[in-house]
Amino acid sequence: MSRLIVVSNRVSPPTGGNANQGGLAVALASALRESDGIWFGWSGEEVERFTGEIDYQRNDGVATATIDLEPQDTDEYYNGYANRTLWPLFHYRIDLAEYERSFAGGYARVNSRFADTLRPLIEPDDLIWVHDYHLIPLGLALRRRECRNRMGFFLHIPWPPRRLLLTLPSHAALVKSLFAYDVIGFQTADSLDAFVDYVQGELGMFVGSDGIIHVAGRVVKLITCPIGIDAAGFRRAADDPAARAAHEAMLESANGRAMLIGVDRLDYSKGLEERFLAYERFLAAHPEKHEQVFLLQIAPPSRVEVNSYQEIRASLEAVSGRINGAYASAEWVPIRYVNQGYPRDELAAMYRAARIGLVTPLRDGMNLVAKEYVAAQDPDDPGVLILSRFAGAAEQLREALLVNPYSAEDVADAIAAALAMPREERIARWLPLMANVEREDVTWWMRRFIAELADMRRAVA
Ligand code: ADQ
Repeated sequence: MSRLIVVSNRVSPPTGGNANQGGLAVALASALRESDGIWFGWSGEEVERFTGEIDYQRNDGVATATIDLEPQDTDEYYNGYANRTLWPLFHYRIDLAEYERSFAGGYARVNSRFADTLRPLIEPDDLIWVHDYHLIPLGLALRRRECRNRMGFFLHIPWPPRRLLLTLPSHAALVKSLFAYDVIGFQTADSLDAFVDYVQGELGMFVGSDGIIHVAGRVVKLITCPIGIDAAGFRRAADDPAARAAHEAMLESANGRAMLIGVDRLDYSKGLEERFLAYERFLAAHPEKHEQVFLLQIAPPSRVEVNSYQEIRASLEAVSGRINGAYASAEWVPIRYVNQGYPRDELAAMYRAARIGLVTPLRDGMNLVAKEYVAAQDPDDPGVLILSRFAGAAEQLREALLVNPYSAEDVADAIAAALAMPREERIARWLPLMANVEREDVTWWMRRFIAELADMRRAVA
């Protein structure tokens, strides 16, 4: 078995118990342990001058290697090119995308720094698996340093349509840099198709129906490989005593009212304002439901240094305040809006207590909350998942109530339908959803990607 080297912007090693650990960290940790691998990335810390010094740690049998970056790197690479340029562009928000040469320069510099520090750690037979939009050119930077290993790249966010990508200065160089990898993985067929459209239409290259591209004597394979959750772990979390207690407390606080739940990082791609407005539309159209429902929206802030994230926070506070002001009574508040994070078992308990999971991003690579909501449900009395057709998860979770998140009426109708849905129909929809979430879980995703990568041949000298 080859040793696995995982590379991502940030590294989240196991913390002991799995209670607060994301599924990705749990799954990768098991593969890293099995192959005695390394997880390499940025520590999240800054130093005045970059030294390339590597901090090695071992947590729960998982070896991590992290580097510190300079403040200018954080500004230009992380807050700049990753979060102000690529993130909005890849989520179809060219109105928010900022194209600055300094950001592109910082992005290239940090990818070179990753390559310089990682290169000496690589043994000839290692499999290298690079994650996400922060590190697109890392493969090429490693090839330029004589790295002939099998290398794979997985994109966690959507790949944008060709016409949008054309707005990015140096789009061709960015795309061509991906050909340094042997396997390029996308969450959905929709993303893969958009990539193929660009490669064929813009670069004039041929992509076989098997996803194979021949580039300069090498074979590059495109695959779809949708990420899953730690379904078994999540189900266990929903069943453990702490979660049961939290569940009871939640039900008591709901006081017989049907709860709708939303759980999202505070991000404009998640469609939170549109969700609040759709819920308002539902309240306006269904006065008979007042006092009988409430929306719990959990949205911990993220990327607070980027302006558009400060703006969304302010506008959500205004919209939720206005709706509560218009509809609340002495006993009832229609929207409970909280900005904090919760441990996984409490989150599972809240999902289980919710009659409706409201997952309505405007654009999302996958959306793990949709899968977590399904995994946490009581099989005898499951809730209803309302899911945006623009979340990657909609390609798999066909039995959810699929909605257009841009249409307040569409989402409002789905809320009404979900509240009226009889138990038999809820069960009939939930069973296939759960089967999918359990079958294509995070371990399935990881094994599938690694197997594809292991199947490729090492690059010839
Ligand atoms: P994200 O955009 O972060 O991920 P998502 O897939 O929904 O989005 O994952 C969020 C995770 O954070 C979930 O596991 C959720 O439980 C957790 N979380 C959210 N709010 C929380 C809170 N208040 N307390 C505790 N935990 C909370 C990116 C892409 C997605 C893609 C994933 C994985 O944008 O499209 O699905 O990577 O590839």
